[in-house]
Amino acid sequence: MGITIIVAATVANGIGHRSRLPWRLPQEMAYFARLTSNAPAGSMNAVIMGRKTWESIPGKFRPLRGRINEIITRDENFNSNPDNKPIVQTYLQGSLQSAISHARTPAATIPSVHRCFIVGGASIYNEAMSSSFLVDRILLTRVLSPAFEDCDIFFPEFREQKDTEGKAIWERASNEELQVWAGFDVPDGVQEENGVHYEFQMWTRKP
Ligand code: FOL
Repeated sequence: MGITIIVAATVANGIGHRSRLPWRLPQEMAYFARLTSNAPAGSMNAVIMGRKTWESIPGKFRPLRGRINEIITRDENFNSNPDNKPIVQTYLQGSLQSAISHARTPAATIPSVHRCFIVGGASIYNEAMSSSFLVDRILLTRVLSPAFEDCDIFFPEFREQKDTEGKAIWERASNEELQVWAGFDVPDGVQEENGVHYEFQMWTRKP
């Protein structure tokens, strides 16, 4: 099973400001929810995230429902459930590698895992993008304008990554390929919401 990154980033790769998303884009968020949730009957997807990303998700949406939530923290006593909600399918992991292994390991206690998404934040994205061949797909929502220049958290510049022959490693797929992979209609071209322009993109690692 390959690993997919899902991220929304500006042209300058900005993804956050003061530990929050820099924009409010309900349709884009709905796309995130649908894409990460969509799995065949009897299976579920896993979402892997760092502790700060977990804390940035509004309490009422946490854990991300219908998905196995893997939270990465070095704090063994981290309380992911301060409100004592009945909490399901949430696991604490000490590293990205153990989060991935756990999500991939069939177990009686978790339904079979269909797809594995890394949902951030910057330090988890960076670690994942710098281990070669770990990530084979990037679902990028490119925020084209405005520039959101006050971003203080960034996604790594993956388009510059080259193989040993100097050829680009990452290739942009077509909207049709994105729709086939997503399993639902994904609008093509520039979208506009709250005055923000963005585009749904899919990038795959060359074999
Ligand atoms: N990828 C994309 N494309 N857009 C994002 O906004 C995004 N955000 C994160 C990671 N990858 C992303 C991390 N931040 C929620 C909140 C913040 C967040 C991720 C998810 C969240 O509350 N999600 C709910 C949807 C709630 C709603 O419908 O408003 C969920 O069920 O997924």
